[in-house]
Amino acid sequence: MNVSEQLFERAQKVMPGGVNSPVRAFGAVGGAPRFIRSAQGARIVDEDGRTYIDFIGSWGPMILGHGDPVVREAVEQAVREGLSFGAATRREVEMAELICSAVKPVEMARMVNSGTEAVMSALRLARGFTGRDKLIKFAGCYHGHCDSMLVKAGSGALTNGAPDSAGVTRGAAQDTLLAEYNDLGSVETLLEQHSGQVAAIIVEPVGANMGVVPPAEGFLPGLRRLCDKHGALLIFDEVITGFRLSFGGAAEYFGVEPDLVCYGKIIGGGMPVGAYGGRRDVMSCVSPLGAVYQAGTLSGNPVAMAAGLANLTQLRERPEIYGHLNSLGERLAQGLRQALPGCAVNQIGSLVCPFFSSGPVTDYASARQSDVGRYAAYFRHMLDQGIYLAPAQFEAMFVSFAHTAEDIDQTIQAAAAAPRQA
Ligand code: HOZ
Repeated sequence: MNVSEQLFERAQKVMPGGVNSPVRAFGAVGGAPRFIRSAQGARIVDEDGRTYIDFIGSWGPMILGHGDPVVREAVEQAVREGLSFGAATRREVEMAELICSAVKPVEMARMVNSGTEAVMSALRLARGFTGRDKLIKFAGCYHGHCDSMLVKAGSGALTNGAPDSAGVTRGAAQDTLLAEYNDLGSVETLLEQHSGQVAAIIVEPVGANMGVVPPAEGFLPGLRRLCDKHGALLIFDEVITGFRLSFGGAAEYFGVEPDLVCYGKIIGGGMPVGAYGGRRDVMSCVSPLGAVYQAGTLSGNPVAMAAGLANLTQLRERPEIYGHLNSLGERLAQGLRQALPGCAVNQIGSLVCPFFSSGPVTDYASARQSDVGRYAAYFRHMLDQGIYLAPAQFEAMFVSFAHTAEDIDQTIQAAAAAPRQA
């Protein structure tokens, strides 16, 4: 047994599935997960000393690559000054200013500790602001693991065959209405059926937890129009797309203004961070200004703020970063289209996903057509070749600024040698 296998055996005795987040267990692809010891640039190293080109990047936060020296220095400095105060700090102000400067509709922001927490808080705020109960979400979109969002959820919930989680009460789920991604008609029908009751529509502006599914032309502006017409708030879950598609995230990239935006991942630079922000009149309902309660001991943690600030500042000040990310994303997608004939390779910016299905993938139903057995075989082959991909079909490949054209070409070559059958 190698070290990863030994650790997995120990882990399964003391942790559910041997992991702290389901997809990591490799259940969908087989074999023992690789236990990661260290990472630098675009490479991660496992406990057996094997090196891989990493296309997870901690599921997004490591957009600059692992071990970025500016982020590391900022964290080291913050650690020397104190780990946590439970009091207001300068870095929180700077972080909120940066987030508010990124995209127009965000005038105020509140820091939390994860994307899940950001979504949970934004939904409560939307309900508090509108005085309405119902929410519209899209099949295959994943918004973290708060109860009301575990309805036809993507990511690990979909991978593990439990898009509707056990333990979610009928009460918690009954106010969640389900629409089809990229289908405005399905949204309009729900808004009309539940007229005056919908507090918010929440959407991943790019579906990135059912593989990668970009929005169809007109879909996001259509959601904006429908929200305006029916008095509902539009919430963009930019936990993945925020500061990735562009500095202003998907809102800027697609030129659509949501009322509230949820962030995570990149804004923490690898530390556990989330945030929600939006229109001043809406955010003014958050405690202590308003009646919507939300709090957190470690919210705005100084070390996490230092890491996030260092990440975001570089993204803002080095415009070459987005050019590099987007051109490598395209190079990878084009290469994979040739290397994996018969696959549908979706890409937007630095998010890429090959689906093992012949037809286009535009929504939850078409994403689910992918042959997950073939994905698993492809994953295992790539891992053997030293390429670390998401251990599940319904996730994205994340390209980072640390990847080079050579890394991408090596990945494409490895894919070209993948077995054609599961
Ligand atoms: N929810 C993440 C994928 N969309 C997985 C997080 C993790 O396992 O680290």
